Amino acid sequence: MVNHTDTSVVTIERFIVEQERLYPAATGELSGIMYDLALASKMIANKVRLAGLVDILGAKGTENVQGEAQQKLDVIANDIIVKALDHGGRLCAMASEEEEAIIPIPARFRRGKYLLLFDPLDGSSNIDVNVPVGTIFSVLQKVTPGVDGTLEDMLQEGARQVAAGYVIYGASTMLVYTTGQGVHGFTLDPSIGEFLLSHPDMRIPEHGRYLSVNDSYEALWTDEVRALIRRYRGLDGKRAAMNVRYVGSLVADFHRNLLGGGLFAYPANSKSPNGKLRLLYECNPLAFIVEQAGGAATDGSRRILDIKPTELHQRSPYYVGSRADVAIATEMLAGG
Ligand code: AHM
Ligand code: MG
Repeated sequence: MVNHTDTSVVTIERFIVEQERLYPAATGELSGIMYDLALASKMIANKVRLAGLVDILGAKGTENVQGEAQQKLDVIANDIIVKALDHGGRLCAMASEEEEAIIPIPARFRRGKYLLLFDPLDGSSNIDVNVPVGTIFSVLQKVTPGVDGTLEDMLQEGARQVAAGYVIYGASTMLVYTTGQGVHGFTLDPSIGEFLLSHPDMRIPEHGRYLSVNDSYEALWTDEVRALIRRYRGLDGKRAAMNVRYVGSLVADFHRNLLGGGLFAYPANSKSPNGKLRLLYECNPLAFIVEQAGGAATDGSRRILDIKPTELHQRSPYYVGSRADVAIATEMLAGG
């Protein structure tokens, strides 16, 4: 990692350039994707900030003053990302949690060797109550011949991601990402419109303080999952109780636990046998980040990053966070 102790202000652009210099073989394409994503997130942050004014500026489903139909914010965020990234010549396809099929790169643009998978606005049901929401992204490299990205390219194990990150639109907007060289966080300074390095080389504590799980599903869990969550809550007397914190917005829950340590769980339940979260857009990118920060992620029996996806919108049970806490899940759910 580049040593930045000699200076106090490092923009994301400068950081990306300096990281790239560490790899003489780098073509700059991945850096270009990161710049474009930083730009897209600033645009989304702007829209999210105005969300509470939707009733004043025009409700969704109605027309605004220019006569344009109002769109839901997650659709707007989706379009912002697609438009910011489709013409750079670095991607050969995209996939979004918001869209059923692969998003091709229009024929008039050059195709590159990377694929971008993203959840444009995770937790968007929280927007109406002013709770933080986020964008999550994952970058893979093309493995099939031909210029366009295919389903086979998308269905690679998470361990093959070349970059992953998230943006949290909270009290401040933060972009956190990894390219496999540690995890670095940047906070948006809205007065100058720049992401500034605020959290270099983030590490998740070995043990955590926080437990994030929606236990209203308790009646639908297996006995093993119920016993596991009781363990985390200190109810079986075998460990100290963790503090329960559940925002219900994955990026916000994950971000808090990354900084303070802890575990986020979205177990399978009898109504959702694979849980709720999507492997490619949510579980994999955050698993790459957490591992780079010293943590772990499992579906209960397998390391998330080792799962070979079979479908674009595949779901997976998810336990992610501090290494020692995730190890308890692996131990108690093994064979379950
Ligand atoms: P979404 O992608 O439709 O926004 O759903 C994902 C969200 C996550 O942010 C959050 O962790 C989870 O759904 C909460 O689900 P639940 O309300 O079942 O606890
Ligand atoms: Mg989501």
